[in-house]
Amino acid sequence: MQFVHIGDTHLGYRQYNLDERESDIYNAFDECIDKIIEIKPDFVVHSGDLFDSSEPSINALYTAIKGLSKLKDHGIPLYIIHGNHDIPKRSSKRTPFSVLKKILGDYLKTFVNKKYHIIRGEKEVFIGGSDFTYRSTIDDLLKDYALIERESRDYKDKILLFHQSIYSYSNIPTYEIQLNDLPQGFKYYAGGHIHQRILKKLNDDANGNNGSGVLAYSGSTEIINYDEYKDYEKYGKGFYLVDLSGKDFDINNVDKINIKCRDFIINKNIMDDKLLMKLIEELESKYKPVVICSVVKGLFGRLEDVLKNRALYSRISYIPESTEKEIILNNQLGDIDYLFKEFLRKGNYDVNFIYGIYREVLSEDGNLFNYLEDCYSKYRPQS
Ligand SMILES: [Mn+2]
Repeated sequence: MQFVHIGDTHLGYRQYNLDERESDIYNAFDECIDKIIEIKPDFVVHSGDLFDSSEPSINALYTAIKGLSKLKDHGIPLYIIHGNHDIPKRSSKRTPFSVLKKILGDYLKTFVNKKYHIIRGEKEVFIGGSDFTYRSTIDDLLKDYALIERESRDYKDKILLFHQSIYSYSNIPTYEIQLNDLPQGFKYYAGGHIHQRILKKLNDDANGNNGSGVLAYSGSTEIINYDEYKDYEKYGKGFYLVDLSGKDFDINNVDKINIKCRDFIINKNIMDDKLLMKLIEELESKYKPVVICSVVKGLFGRLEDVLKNRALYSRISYIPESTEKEIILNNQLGDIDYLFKEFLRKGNYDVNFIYGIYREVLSEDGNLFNYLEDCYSKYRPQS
């Protein structure tokens, strides 16, 4: 018995407002669907952010319906939770999943009314799940988790679907829960929200629970924020294929299935001819990449010419002469984030809080307001 774990497909996302980037997102999804059909798993779980918006465009909706109907036609059911991007801003609005439900019927299972489903096949599998929850209402989520833990007690094969950031498991500064807030004793924790791929064997807790559990974030299926590119180069993107057939289950029963994403060239500082030549070389090795780099004024024109037909999109910033030396120094010292944190630490600032603001402001899909609201609700004295 095997299943596919996918998430953060963000259908409809349109990076840099480009048609090509919107298509890239759909192509990544289509490629995943085709690969899933080739594999023919018993079922698929999607850990949220199917759509980029809770009011998806027709193109996004069409892609979802087309892909998920294919799964249905091949007899593969889908279990899905709402990510923060799938949830409407007002409770009076229907979620986009309600449209999918009309089309897919029993082949689509959500976790809105019922927090778990039982699959009866070669094995009995318990799937628990809860939609994304902000930290300000986290007690509701913990109640769901308590119920899921209780109801799952008699099952051996259990999977949990969640769309949350777990403290210390992400480079997102905000987090909603700690690892031990999750219901205990599950074989596979299928996470969404963090776009990097994470696969970790969980250690036994004091009660001997969780020993064979695996914590998994399947990651996004395309580059949603350019800072995910490094992770893509290192670990790839796509989905996980999980095999529950054997008697024992561990991390080796999880396979990474990879797809091809848009190429990026990021964070290059073009200081001289040699570095420009190196960039050209990298450009030749990639197909129409997105290029984000900085350049000294003297080379700006040449760089622009080089990028004209070779890059899909570029964002070039100047390196002011006064900071050239600084950049060289930073490159030698390593991470600029590290330097910033050191600076905060030395000034006795609240490092996590201020670094969090810095991240939200700089990242493309950052949400400073939500971040501050979350921080506020955390620090507010309990009444
Ligand atoms: Mn997401």
